[in-house]
Amino acid sequence: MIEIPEWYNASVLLDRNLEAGRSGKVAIRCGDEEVTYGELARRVSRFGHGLRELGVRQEDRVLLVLNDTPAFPVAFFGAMRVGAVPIPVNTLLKAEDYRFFVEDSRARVVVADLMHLEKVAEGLEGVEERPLVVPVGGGEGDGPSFEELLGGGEDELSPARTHRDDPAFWLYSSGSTGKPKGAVHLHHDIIYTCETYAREVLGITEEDVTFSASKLFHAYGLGNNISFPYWAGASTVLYPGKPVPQAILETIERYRPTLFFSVPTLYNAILNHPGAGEHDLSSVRLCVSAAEALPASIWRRWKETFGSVILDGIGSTEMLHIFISNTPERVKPGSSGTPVPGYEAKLLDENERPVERGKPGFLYVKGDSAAAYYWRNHEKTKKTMRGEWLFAGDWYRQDEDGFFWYEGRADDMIKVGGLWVSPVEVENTLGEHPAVMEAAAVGVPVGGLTRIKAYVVLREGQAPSEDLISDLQGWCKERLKRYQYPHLVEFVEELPKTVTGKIQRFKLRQPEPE
Ligand code: 3SK
Repeated sequence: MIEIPEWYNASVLLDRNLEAGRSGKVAIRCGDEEVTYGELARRVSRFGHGLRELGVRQEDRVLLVLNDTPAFPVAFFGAMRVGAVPIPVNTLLKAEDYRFFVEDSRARVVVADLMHLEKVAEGLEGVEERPLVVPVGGGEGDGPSFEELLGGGEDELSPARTHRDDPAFWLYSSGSTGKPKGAVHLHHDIIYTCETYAREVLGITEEDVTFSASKLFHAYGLGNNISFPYWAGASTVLYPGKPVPQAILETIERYRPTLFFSVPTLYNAILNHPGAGEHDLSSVRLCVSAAEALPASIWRRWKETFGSVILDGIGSTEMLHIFISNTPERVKPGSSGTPVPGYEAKLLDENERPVERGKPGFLYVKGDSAAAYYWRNHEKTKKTMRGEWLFAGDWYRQDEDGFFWYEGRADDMIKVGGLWVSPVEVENTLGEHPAVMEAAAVGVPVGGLTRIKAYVVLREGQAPSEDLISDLQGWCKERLKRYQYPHLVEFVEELPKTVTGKIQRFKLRQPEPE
């Protein structure tokens, strides 16, 4: 690990490229636009000056409601450059969510794309400490637009004197229930993920071209398509649209990325997309999956179809990026891999005692990219950030070779007849059935007892029937322990999911009818 200077501003990630003579190198490709490192640094400086003119000072929060276009890194680094704290948020939310973010964070400025302005304006109605809205790509704000700010200012701006342990940016962690929590990340966090996962696992170099189907507002996308490529002097492809299979396949063919990042649901959807295998994905040297455990069946089908390996890993908004991963040298399909160099992981029982190897336990992780705390949430901070260790909220088991196997969110585990059942095991087994596209398993109360219920999405051409239910139950009984089969099966059109494709099992659990 490099020694991070005491006075350090994370925006200097960009300066590295100018010092290395990469000013003329293309940093970003987005549609027909190409932005060089030199141009990116200029825009960041101009935006930083603009923010200062708007009255933004060190530690003021700047909310970003931005799609994946060059405006995103400009606003993100521009805010950090002046010591302000950017907060990228999900662009797919409702007006009341933006109101919550503004009130919770007391943001001074909101930078929003034209298509999100209406929702933002609605969310701001009646807010007491109203922030200034800076529109991007047109529309009315409260003063100069993003483009006007870039039109003025100077091409150079020294980074604000921030400490490596000062707040640099926040990311809201959605969690499965309740209000989102603002995870406060420090200036040293980004570089830590670059020096660990990006260097040690991906082996990223300036020759690489990254493309992330997961959006920049999410910690996963932020690392994949901003921190990692800029740290290495690589190039990145930004795609602002909806990440549907056809668009993703065409984007890969057009820009020929070498590193492709996605989530299990999308890998599965691409594999099921008609004619997917005819697309040329040969530029990709490594695929990465996170957000949800990647079933071994998808890993195998992807390898057979496209010839490339998917590295599955687990990360979190709180740890900023992936801390347990498979590596190009050591892969066990279906597992999350082993701790990334620079991170440690352990499994403890409910009394915080180590569990025996092979037995499931709660995952704790240690590493220097961990968020310092949750904003305005002391109780949740105490439960999650436990000294040097962070309680991940996941239930895992470690095999004899040290590989970690996901068993489910701690809250999603099902206790049937006194025995713990991992929903993931049931779902993966159902997912191997030829009629099943995907499934989610939850515990539901039946006559005072907990029963396993599976929600099943069928493949195209398959029809729901009582016979199919019996067949699926028999399939699980043959492959799992007897008490793990789904007692109830319901066929559904789709499963409720987060933006990164995590199944929201809490939405499927229902109270027993009166
Ligand atoms: O969910 C994950 O696995 C993840 C990975 C990288 C960064 C952030 C997250 C939440």
